[in-house]
Amino acid sequence: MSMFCFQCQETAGGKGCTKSGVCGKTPDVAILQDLLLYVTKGVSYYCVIARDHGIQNLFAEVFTVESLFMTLTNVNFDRAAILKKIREGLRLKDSLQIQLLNGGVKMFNLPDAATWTAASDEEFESKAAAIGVISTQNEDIRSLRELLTYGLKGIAAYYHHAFVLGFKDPEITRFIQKALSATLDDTLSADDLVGLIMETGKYGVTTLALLDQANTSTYGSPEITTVNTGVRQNPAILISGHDLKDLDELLKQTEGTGVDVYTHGEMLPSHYYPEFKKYSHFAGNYGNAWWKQAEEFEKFNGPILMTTNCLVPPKDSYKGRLFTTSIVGFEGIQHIPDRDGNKGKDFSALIEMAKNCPPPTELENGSIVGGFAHQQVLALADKVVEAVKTGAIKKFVVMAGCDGRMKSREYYTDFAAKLPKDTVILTAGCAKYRYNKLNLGDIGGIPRVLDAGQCNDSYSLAVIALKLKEVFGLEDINALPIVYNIAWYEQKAVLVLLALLHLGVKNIHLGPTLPGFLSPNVAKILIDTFGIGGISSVDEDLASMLS
Ligand code: FSO
Ligand code: SF4
Repeated sequence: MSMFCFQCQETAGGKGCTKSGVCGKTPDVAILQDLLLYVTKGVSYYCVIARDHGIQNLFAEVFTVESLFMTLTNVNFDRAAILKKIREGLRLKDSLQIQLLNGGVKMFNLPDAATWTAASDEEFESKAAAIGVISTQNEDIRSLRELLTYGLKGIAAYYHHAFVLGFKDPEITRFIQKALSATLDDTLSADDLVGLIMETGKYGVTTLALLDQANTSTYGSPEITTVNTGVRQNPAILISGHDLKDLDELLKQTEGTGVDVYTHGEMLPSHYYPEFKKYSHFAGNYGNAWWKQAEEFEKFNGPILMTTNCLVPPKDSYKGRLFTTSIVGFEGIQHIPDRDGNKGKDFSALIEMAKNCPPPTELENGSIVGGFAHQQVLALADKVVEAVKTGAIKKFVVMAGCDGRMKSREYYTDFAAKLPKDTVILTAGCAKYRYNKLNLGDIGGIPRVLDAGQCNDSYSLAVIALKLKEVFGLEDINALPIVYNIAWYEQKAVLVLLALLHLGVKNIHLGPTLPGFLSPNVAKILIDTFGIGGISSVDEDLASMLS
């Protein structure tokens, strides 16, 4: 069985995973994910027509968001879960078709993604093999379609987090479905697709703003916080991924049980929220970025809850202590079912298991300071503006994005360490783990690493930039003393990049390698239009970015 996937930065040889995923995705799962995407495009096609006739199908909207999120890198490796979702999509297509026909809507020349169905699961694999990424022959159209699709996956992931907290915007799902269904249209030109890609950036900003509103109105505005990286002597549960509502329910259910809760990876910034800080058993952050989980989960000793990406295929040593929930899945790993109406998730299995586990083995014993989301930084605005005016701060360097396994990512540690003392790093996402324990000091009380939060909080960095633009009375965001040296890994980072382009940011450096899904011509468009560039050596980049 062959597969083809090039959606993330670690794609094999920088070109594409064809035998199995570097992420651990097996070929059978990879092609079923392709098929799920294909079915989702078909569902979206009907939804676009339905909307034109005043018909809205909320189930199909939720399905679209969940399916896109499921196919994001490191989210779902579970064949059974993907098959179930494909079947759900086929049923939805049937019901949408009936809904439209009953509404008197006549449909002609429907694409195969809309009409295709299967009498049994056996037909899935042969279909899946025929509709993957490389079924689009023209490499530029393929590149643009995939760039668009990955941006939409990013929107879906961020929207899912807002949606879970009860924040919805039908315009976002309308756009996702319109753009997904456009990837089926062979009459669209490269320019049409570029237009949709730019619109994806616009909706990316809308979605990130909605998520920011969802998080801050539910859990309060992040505050400057010192997070402990050592361990206590109680049994504990480790929570990873990005989902704040899961954490909320876990903290409530563990309160008074004698079981502590620690964060891992991208859950670190949850310590900055007032609503979570109040729990005395919310003990600290354990470990580093996602890719170190195998080693760190092993040493944690207690149960681990994976709420979203990035999941790595688990080792036998902790498999029995690992739980997935929501969109995440892995064959043979216990899955905590979704909420039933207003009833929260039931984490009692983790709590009972924790009580019989030894406390975590200490990995380190220090602290990390964070919580510099936009409200907090804007509260310091006078101080920051003064520091820029007096020259105490010469440049801000946005080093947001993702971390990953590649050795070449040591570049980001070296780059941060070598930055002159009059520069401040603005960060969000797990990229921060490359330099957030370096102790880079402060400038007149302003820390030199300002962590706005998760990759989900990248919106904060845009708000800060726009505020500085306003304060300094500038016309162009690029006239600010801000440079962008962003590390990417998966599709949420693709969306953040498109959102920055939509805001007019130019000359972004993207590393550690440029996406393998960019054809030479599409890469040229990005370079010529937006000045996007890769990275070279630390010294060369420091010289060019700080000049
Ligand atoms: Fe990291 Fe993974 Fe948050 Fe990503 S944990 S890499 S951009 O999925 O989501 O920053
Ligand atoms: Fe390869 Fe990345 Fe796709 Fe996994 S997600 S199969 S590593 S390109």
